[in-house]
Parts: sequence; C-alpha cells; structure tokens
Amino acid sequence: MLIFRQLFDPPSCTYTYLLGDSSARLALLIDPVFEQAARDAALLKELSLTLIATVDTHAHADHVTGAWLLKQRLGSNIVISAASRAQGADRQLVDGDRIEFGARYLTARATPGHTDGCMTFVLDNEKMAFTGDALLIRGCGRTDFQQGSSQRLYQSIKTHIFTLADDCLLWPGHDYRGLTVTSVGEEKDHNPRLGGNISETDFTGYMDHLGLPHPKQIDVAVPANMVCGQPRDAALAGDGANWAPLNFTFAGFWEIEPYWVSEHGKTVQIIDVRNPDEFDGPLGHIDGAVSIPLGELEGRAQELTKEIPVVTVCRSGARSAQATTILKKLGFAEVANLSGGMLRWRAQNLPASGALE
Ligand SMILES: N[C@@H](CCC(=O)N[C@@H](CS)C(=O)NCC(=O)O)C(=O)O
Ligand SMILES: [Fe+2]
Repeated sequence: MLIFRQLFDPPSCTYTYLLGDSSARLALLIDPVFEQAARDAALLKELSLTLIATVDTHAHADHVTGAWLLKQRLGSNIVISAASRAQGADRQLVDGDRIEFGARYLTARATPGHTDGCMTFVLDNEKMAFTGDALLIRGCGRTDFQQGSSQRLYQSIKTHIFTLADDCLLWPGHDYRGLTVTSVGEEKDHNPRLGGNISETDFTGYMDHLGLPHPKQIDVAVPANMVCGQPRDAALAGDGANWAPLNFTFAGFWEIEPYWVSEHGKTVQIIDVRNPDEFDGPLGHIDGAVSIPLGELEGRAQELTKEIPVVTVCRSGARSAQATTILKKLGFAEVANLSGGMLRWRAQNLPASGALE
C-alpha cells in the first residue's frame, strides 16, 4: 500500500509530498523545505519510515530545498534533474528515469518551461502525478526568470501532463489560495492559461503579462538550491536544540527523555506544571523541581531565567507540552517537555520526592 501525505510550508506556500511503501517502510520526499526538516524527520519517524531520497522537481526560486539538510540528518540521497545543473546531487535524473521506494516507483518526465530542469513525477499506476511548478491548480509556473520559456512550458504540459488519463490526480508544487489537488481532466477543461482551445500564442501572450514581483527569497534561494540546499555557513543548519539530545514531534514539540533529565537534572530548570495537590501527591515530584501550575506559568515566568534550559513536567506530558509553547512565546529558546511525564518517570523507576512506594 502507498503511504501518502501532503505537507505545507506557509511562508512560501510550498507543498512537500511524502510517499512511502507500507511494506518496505521506505519513503521519498518530493520538494522538502529547508526550514521544515525537523517536521519532516519527525513525521517519518512517527510513521516508522526510512527516507531513502529527497527528490526536487526543480531548482526553486522562492525557498531553499531541505535536500542537503535531510541528507545530513537522515542519510537520504539527493535526487534532481541533470538539466537543473544543481551541484552535489547523488543522482541526476533524465526523462524516463525511475525513482524506486520499496516495491513502488515514480517515473520522471522532463517538463521544462518554468525552469529548464523542471520534472513531473508520475506514480507507477499513473493515478497521481507531482507537477512541481510546471502546472499549478488553474495556473502554471511563471516563465520570466531562471531560463523560463512559455513556449517550452506549453509544449511540456500538452505533451507530458495532459497526455495522462483525465482522472489522474495532479499535486502541485505550490498553491497560493489554499487549494490542494486537481486532475488532468479538470485542468484540460478549466485552466485559464492553457485549457480548452487556448493556443500557444494565446498562452505566451498571457504569460508575458503576468506582472508578478520576483519571489522575495530569490537571491538567497537560487544560489542555495544550485548546491542542493547546502548553506554557506554550516552553523545555519542547527535548530538551536543542541543543549540536550532532544526529539522533535510532528505535533511540534521538543521532547526530552527521562533518563537524560535524571542524569543532568542539576544543569536545567525543572518546572512542574501540575496542581499543588498533584505535586505533593502519590506520584511525587522530581527532586529540585519548581512547582508552577500551568495556569500561573505566564504570570510567573519571570521567576525563571532564559540563560538555563527549562524542562517542563506534568503527569502524562500533555499539559507540560502546552507549557513549552507558552515559554517559547515568552522568549525562552531552550525548552523541552519531559516525555511521558511523571507516569513514565516512575515507570522507569527514577527517584521521586514524596512518592508513595
Ligand atoms: N510571492 C511569492 C512569489 C511566488 C512565485 O513567483 N512563485 C512561482 C513559483 S517558484 C510561480 O511560478 N508562481 C506562479 C503564479 O503565481 O502564478 C514569493 O515571494 O515567494
Ligand atoms: Fe518554482
């Protein structure tokens, strides 16, 4: 079976797609975004998937790819078209190449025009295709920078995308209105730039007058993507979470394991956000923990220092996850939630003050 997720990066309106083989537990990411690498790695981990490759549809102009960063963190291969001329890829695709993940695969179709290295990736059963910025929902990629050519784009879409079956779903590289998916039949009929009887000349006339401002990130994104997303300063690849071996969850929280806190408890501020009766109740509390109930945290945050990392604790790890969000908003950069709370702490036989044996 296919595992499939559509993920979104709000600042650039980019879609990233996760495709996995449920038996082999192997996955690909199409068009990952640099700033979303921790999210993507968390989802792969929670779904028990190994990322074998990241596949970019093109060298993007509006955001930096997560390809290099995910390779550093997860060992995935970097895959992009040879025509993109991006340096540092593990595999350079040409038209017709297959990208396998377990028993499933994508076939790469060269669809130049938005850039000359653009590719569309078609799933093995031809029920889904990932068009990058060649074809967008009721739109298409612009052709006014990065070797763009409206003639080439028209030919690419007509001969390599509109030749798929009408019910083939098309998943775009971006959508700026929150739309998520379309189909070949729909776009053939209703795409205002090149659907119906619109000719190549009509299309190029439309594209010559789009009048769009250049993407805000173009001067940063293009040079970075020409080296598959490797930052000039490797320090930029950090996520500020290196004070302890933290785990990032797809829900968006940084977590810390009980054993680490039991070994290093003196080097952090432990904040127990349960109610006072729970703090002094049968589960006990961690030695040195400060009791600040969740409802009082915002008002009493000045009792804490931003210079020392904070670990939040509750019964199960739910209220203390919310506590990390509150502290982050107040400007605490180094904050993590005790995974599993006092229940897991006690289940692992770690010492607790005032606990009933
Ligand atoms: N305002 C956006 C610009 C987005 C943009 O230009 N997107 C390109 C794809 S990289 C495009 O082809 N847009 C087509 C369109 O908006 O019709 C930004 O600054 O990032
Ligand atoms: Fe693009």
